Amino acid sequence: MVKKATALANANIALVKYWGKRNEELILPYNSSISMTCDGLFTTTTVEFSEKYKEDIIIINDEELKKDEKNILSHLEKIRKMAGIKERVKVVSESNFPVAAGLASSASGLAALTLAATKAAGLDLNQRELSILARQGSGSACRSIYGGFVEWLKGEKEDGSNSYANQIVDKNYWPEFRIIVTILTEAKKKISSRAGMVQTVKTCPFYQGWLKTVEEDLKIVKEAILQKDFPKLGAQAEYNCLKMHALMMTTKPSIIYWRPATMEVIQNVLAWREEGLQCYFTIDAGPNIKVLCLKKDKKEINKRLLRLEGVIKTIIAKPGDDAKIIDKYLF
Ligand code: 2P0
Repeated sequence: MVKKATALANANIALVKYWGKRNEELILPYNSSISMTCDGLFTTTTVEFSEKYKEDIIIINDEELKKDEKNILSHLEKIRKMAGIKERVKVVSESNFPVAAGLASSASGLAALTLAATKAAGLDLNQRELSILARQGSGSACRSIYGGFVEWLKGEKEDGSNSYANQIVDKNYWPEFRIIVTILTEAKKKISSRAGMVQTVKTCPFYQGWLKTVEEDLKIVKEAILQKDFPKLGAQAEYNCLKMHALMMTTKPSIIYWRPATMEVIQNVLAWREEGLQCYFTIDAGPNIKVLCLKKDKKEINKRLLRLEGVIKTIIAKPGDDAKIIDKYLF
């Protein structure tokens, strides 16, 4: 039997952020988070286990695996053990969006890898099991198993068995929702999320304040999604993002991802909102910025964003689908 499969998983953007792990080995977060899975921003991954491979070959966006992607190899090893197979593996993975877009390419990447590799290995996991496994590759990947709006429940158990994602609503519930990914630089960031969050938990004096208040953010954002209340969602997501960046900035040594162009977009989004245009921003672990809006305003907001100094390009995303197996091989 051929042990080969291809999966496609969309990227996701957090509206309530994940920042800080209570268990680094199993990737268990201190707080729950909420995201939107983004249609059209995806990673496609083909995995084959076979005796014809003498060693593991991993090719990501046309480049052979580098040392810093060791977690991919250990993730595959975990899946081999679960399936009780010994064959070496070949993986080819491609993302259709710039890695520097600050779109957590690790989210769509590890979600696609988990789905393709388990399928190729002959395991037939359900979405919850996939989410738990993807989480152990990269935290945010557990959210990309599902489409629409998704919550990653932090869970309390030591073994991580209740730390997984759940779909809040599917992609058809609020089809007018848009996120305009605004790219300001293609440069690779200096501090990874993984290293940054460890440092924040260790040194930031405000981390307990984050944990105390994030429950309220989760409650409000979830309600806003269910009510399709855009200003309520936007305001709380923006506030949550600013709290996360306040943590980053007050970490030792400080983590400041913003560039002048980031502030340029922030100030303009605030000014446009004063004028009555409905838009809010969110920023992840990098300088690029995402503008939340509704379909009716996307053209106007996109036009204004593209006029700003420092904006290279934009990608407009609507709610996307679950990760899925597709009928196409990349090799
Ligand atoms: C998020 N980020 O919720 C937050 C906001 C970045 C800022 O999830 O160490 O790549 O693999 O679990 O998932 C990025 O963190 O980190 C992230 P690991 P991951 O989207």
